Amino acid sequence: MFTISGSQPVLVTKTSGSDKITYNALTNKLDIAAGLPKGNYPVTLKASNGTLPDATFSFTLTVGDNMEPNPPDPAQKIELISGTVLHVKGSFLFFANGTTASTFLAQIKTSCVNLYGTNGKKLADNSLVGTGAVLKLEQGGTLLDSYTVIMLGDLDGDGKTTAGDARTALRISAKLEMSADVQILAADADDNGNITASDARSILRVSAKLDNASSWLEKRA
Ligand SMILES: [Ca+2]
Ligand SMILES: [Ca+2]
Repeated sequence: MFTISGSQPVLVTKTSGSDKITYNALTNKLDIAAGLPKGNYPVTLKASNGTLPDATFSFTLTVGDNMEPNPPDPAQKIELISGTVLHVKGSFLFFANGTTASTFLAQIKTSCVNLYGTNGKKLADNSLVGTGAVLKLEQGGTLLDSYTVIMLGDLDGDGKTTAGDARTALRISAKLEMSADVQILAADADDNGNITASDARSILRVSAKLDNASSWLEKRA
């Protein structure tokens, strides 16, 4: 930070330093071109308003290597085992068939992951994982990332696909019930973005073991 003072208008120009560092008169800030290697860069600015003497200001600009031009894709922050039944899409983790917390966590290579239920409490190893559960990547009490779990066919979050879930989907399709975003993701068997009677029928077939929701996952691959 520096202050430009004197009778206006004051024209600031850069008189020495790397040509990748330029003075932007519109923002009154230095612009630094991408790809400038880290190091110390002496810079001199000159301020003039037509009346001599001009003011000059020299300083050293330090460019560090902790500037991250492309933040890592959040979806890449957890690593899944090969042949996993989990499917990551953005900040959501999809899966198809009833599974316990310990089986679920065994699909994830990354350490420091914990599963929380919709009530915000950590799931016990033998609890079923349902829609709305949250997988958190935590290290030393710091939350690094989190994913919302979507069990296809499970709208009430109990970790099972039942006729009750199909009924809820049907009521949502008939606009008799409001849907939460996670319910749309869980109930949208044909992945067309909304819940219809056809999705409710697919859920009913899964609940009656006539079909398997893992085929819905393939549409999301
Ligand atoms: Ca359910
Ligand atoms: Ca649908």
